[in-house]
Amino acid sequence: MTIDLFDDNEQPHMEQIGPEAFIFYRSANHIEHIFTREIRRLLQVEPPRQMRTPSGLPMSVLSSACGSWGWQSSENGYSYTDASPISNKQWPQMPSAFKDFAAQIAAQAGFANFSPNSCLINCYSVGSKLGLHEDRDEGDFSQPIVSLSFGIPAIFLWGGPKRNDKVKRFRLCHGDVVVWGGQSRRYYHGVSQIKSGCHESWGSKRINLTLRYVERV
Ligand code: MD3
Ligand code: FE
Repeated sequence: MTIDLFDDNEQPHMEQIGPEAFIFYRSANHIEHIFTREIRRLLQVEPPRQMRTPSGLPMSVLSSACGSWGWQSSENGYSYTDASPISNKQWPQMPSAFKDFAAQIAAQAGFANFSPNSCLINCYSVGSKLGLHEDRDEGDFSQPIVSLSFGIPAIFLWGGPKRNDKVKRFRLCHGDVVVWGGQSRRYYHGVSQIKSGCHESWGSKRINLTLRYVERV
């Protein structure tokens, strides 16, 4: 019998998935406790809520935010706002651990001086999904986006610059980080329907943070 001694404490590794787009597998695991604590605190201050798409359909993903700007979807379209429409208060400050980690990993992907001012917190349950879309509401596309995944795994769908480009699938697990910018910044992407699972700190949930730089428009 062979016991795989390296399975649980494998070194983080990186995969290039497209032009200027990378997955750093398990790279947030060493600081997962800071992220877990901060995400829980932020979700108590601004509980995740169900938004509607411009066509009026409820999203299956619940969202919250922190930082100077929070992304919104409603019947009026997509936008970034400086206050929560639920509490009418400014979004909670982005924890410095989020900023520092994102800047550091962006630099490893070749993006110097990334300074996010917006963090979208997406909360997935079993059955949640995110249709193919591009992130195009930030006003500045020179900066990358950094995404961190926690909890149960997801299959993320990575397309190309056109909606009908062929899609590749990658499995994102607890602690995985995706960085994409430059040519890939406006590529279509999405998340397949989440399969049931159980994670030791997040139960049957998946949390995804996307750290962005939003230009005031
Ligand atoms: C972008 N979130 O919030 S992040 C979003 O897992 C969003 O919650 C997804 O898309 C999530 O807008 C995906 C990771 C990701 C991966 C590959 C991409 C984003 C990407 C490729 C191109 C552009
Ligand atoms: Fe997106």
